[in-house]
Amino acid sequence: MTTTESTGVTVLGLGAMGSALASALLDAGHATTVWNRTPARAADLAARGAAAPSDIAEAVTAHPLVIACLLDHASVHQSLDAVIGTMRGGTLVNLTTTTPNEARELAAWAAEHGVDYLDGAIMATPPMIGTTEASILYSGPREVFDGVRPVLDRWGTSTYDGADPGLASLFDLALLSGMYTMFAGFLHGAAMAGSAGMTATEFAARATPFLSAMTAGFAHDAAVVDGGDYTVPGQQSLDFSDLSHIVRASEEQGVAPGPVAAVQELISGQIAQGYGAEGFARIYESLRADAEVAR
Ligand code: FVH
Repeated sequence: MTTTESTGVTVLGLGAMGSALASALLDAGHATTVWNRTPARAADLAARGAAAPSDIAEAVTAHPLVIACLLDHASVHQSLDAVIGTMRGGTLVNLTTTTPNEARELAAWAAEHGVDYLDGAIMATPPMIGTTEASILYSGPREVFDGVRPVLDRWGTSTYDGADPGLASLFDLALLSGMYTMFAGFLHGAAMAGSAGMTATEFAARATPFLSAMTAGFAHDAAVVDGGDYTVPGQQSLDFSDLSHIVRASEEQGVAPGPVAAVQELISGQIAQGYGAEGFARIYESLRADAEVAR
């Protein structure tokens, strides 16, 4: 389908994010139909001009472009299984967080019913929607992305990641994996400092500039990983990176060593295989797909 600046859109799911998406469409002048399992959540959007049928069958047939922003993969099926047959010829853009395989399953299921499917992953919070700071990743057929892009761009900066419908989800979750483990590391450090009376706020003031500066190392490690040679000069060796003393210090302070112990386990695994003289980035070999087969 080809959309324009005034294409009508249906939004399913009016939680914090779905409401922000629908609100941005109304702001931009799109005829907007909304539906939520709990109808009361549609009241504010209806007051601003959205159509808000309580029957999902009515909502999904109001416009050929349907956006789903529900809780999870199961809730997409629970909402749409009964009505997907009425959406033939239309387009479903699913912004619900799923795993890559769940996104692929939804793409195949939509295709069985003659519905074009685009998967999306929102790298933003609801207040960011409608600004260029809101990054949204998409994957699925290129022509589907191009056709609905005028609508997608209402929400933020749209990035097309490829034809495999699982890719947007994969890259989203990969970025979140990095973020959550970084935050866990920060909170572990805060607990260590906290064992001596430092507040988490004081620790954050010290950690922020230090950790920000350290992220410059991502590019260096990435070049080593992509080059596949963990012996290139200029790297900190795995032997040098041994974190046993941090694990021990944590335990001495009565602080559970969880995050740093997990990193030490990766380091020890590579050292045990005889790679102690090679660079820290080598722990990638313990993590990557088919790691046990590959190395
Ligand atoms: N909010 C955020 O910052 C993040 C940013 C990154 C992407 N996520 C994903 O977006 C999806 C929706 O998130 P949300 O923040 O809108 O979530 P909630 O406010 O919890 O609303 C959930 C909506 O899902 C409906 N729902 C739940 N279960 C079902 C079901 N079985 N059948 C039909 N609808 C269901 C729920 O309806 P109700 O409880 O009001 O009746 C809400 O509309 C999500 O995938 C995030 O990971 C947001």
